[in-house]
This record gives sequence, structure tokens and C-alpha cells, in this order.
Amino acid sequence: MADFKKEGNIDINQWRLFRNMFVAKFNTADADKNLFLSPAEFVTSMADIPVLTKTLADPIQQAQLLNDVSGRPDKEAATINFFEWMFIRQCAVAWSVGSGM
Ligand SMILES: [Ca+2]
Repeated sequence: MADFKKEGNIDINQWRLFRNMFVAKFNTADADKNLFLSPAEFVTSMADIPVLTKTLADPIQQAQLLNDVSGRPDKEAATINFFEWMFIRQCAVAWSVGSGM
């Protein structure tokens, strides 16, 4: 994903774009710095993704989204790690771009 020029490696500018788009966004949203995102932290991390606005505003749909990705249905375990968050974020960004939002 970071190698958007398809050169087989990434330069420092590509790394910084990737870092700003994903790593920094995750770290900023992780308010308690435990390297997991709670449902509230997750909502913060996705606030700039237009296609998820309605889903995240509905607590039931939000819980279903987190459960679908994490596979952990109970509320206490409804935190997601960076890998799980990356999957959602990549899909949401691609979905937004694809839908012209
Ligand atoms: Ca956290």
C-alpha cells in the first residue's frame, strides 16, 4: 500500500505518507496509549471517513462493525488492535475514494 509507485520499495516520502495516514492516526486516537482502540477511540479514528459517518453514529451498527472485524462480541473485548484497525481503515478509505466521497 505504501509503495504506490510500484517500485518494489518505499522511499522516505512514501513512508511518511503511510505513517501520517495510518500510524499517526491510530496513535492519536489511542488516548490511553494501550495500543488498542476502544469503541470510543475507534470512532475518533474514523471521524474523517465520510462513508462510515452514519454507521458510527448508531451504537448498534458501530458494535456490529467492531464485532465483525474483531470476532469478539462482548463489549469488554470490543477493542481492536492496529492490524484489525488497518483492515477497516483501508477498506473505508478505498470505499470512500471509490464512491467519490
Ligand atoms: Ca486505547
